[in-house]
Amino acid sequence: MGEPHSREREQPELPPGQRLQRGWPVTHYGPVPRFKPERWDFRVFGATADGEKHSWDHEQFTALPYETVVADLHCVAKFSMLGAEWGGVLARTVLELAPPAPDVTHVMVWAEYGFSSNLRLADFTAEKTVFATHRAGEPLTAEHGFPVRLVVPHLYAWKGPKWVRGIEYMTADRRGFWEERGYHNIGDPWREQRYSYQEEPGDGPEL
Ligand SMILES: Nc1nc2c(c(=O)[nH]1)N[C@H]1C(S)=C(S)[C@@H](COP(=O)(O)O)O[C@H]1N2
Ligand SMILES: [Mo]
Repeated sequence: MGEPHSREREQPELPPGQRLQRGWPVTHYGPVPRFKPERWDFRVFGATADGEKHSWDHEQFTALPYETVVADLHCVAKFSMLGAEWGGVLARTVLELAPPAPDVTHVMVWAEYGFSSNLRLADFTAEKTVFATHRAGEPLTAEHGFPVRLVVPHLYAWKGPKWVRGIEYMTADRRGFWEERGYHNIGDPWREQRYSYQEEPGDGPEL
């Protein structure tokens, strides 16, 4: 008897054009925000099912169901970090607790200083999409997004804002911060969707 035929194992670990990065560099645009617990909240707004805004303060957010996910991070600058264990609140959990209206198709994830990234609803609800508070069992450091960052393992890492403050349910697609500035609207690393000039009709709103 041979090994079970696994499609997983035949896939290369690294998406095309990526190289393995040892360690965990810090990559972002702009300054690292200071966390002020008494002023922090996580908001859900836009096209919610009940038409209301929802929000959790820090204590409430950290009391939401905690799960861990093993996932890779692929930076569009061509380095990848493999197999990190992220802990936090699954995006699916947020969606169940504060559901979107039936006609919602996209989610804008908002972070400190107005940083944002747009996701298709299916990318947001993917199994491993997680609002991480921990990595390898330790709380995130400020540089890596404390108190909460999004990780969307199957997309380039800019789709995962650090210092997340909320999500907006949208009934049509709109570009986020990097998606307006030359990066691909979808950002699938396995298809090397790096830049907006590679977009095909239907991949994103007009620039
Ligand atoms: N708020 C915010 N989040 C961000 C970014 C950013 O500029 N601002 N950069 C993204 C990019 S391009 C990458 S590669 C990852 C890097 O995460 P790390 O610094 O924890 O390695 O964060 C992402 N999240
Ligand atoms: Mo990146």
